[in-house]
Amino acid sequence: MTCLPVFPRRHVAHRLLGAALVAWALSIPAARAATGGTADVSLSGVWVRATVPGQPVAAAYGSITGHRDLKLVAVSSPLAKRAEVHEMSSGGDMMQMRAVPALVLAKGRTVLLAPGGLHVMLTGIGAPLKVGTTVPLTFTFERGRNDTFAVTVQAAVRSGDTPAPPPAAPTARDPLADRH
Ligand SMILES: [Cu+2]
Repeated sequence: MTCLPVFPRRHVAHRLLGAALVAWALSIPAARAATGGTADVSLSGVWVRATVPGQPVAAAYGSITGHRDLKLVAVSSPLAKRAEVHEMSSGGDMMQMRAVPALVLAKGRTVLLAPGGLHVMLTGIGAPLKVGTTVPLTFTFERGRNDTFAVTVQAAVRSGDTPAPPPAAPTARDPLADRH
């Protein structure tokens, strides 16, 4: 499915700052980041952008490392009616989002969900998500046919006005991000 951009200006800004934000996200100290995982997968630096009253959508970001070949097949949160993985793409001068039904995670590879690229879209949010609080996010992975498991992390809510970090060479960047 295709969804129209909810905050096109913000998305364009993310596109411009994308590489710097990716590098910056990777430099967040682990102690401050929501982490979780199993022998099969690690989640780190998971965060959600804060929302204002009346804003029903938010995006979550972080990095996911598969320790075996996996697929991320679902995300859910008790604070959102719906959560799905999206990727950004440019259509004309607008950024558009497309749902990714199953995100492939190759063994040993880290996939980054970051502003301007892949993200988890949370829709149907009730109360505003405030900086300093956390949002439970449950990621469901598929190891094989009819073999799934779930990992829940407490994602930190962070400001959408966080200043951009100084530019730095991005590392471990997901190839999908290069399309945006
Ligand atoms: Cu989205």
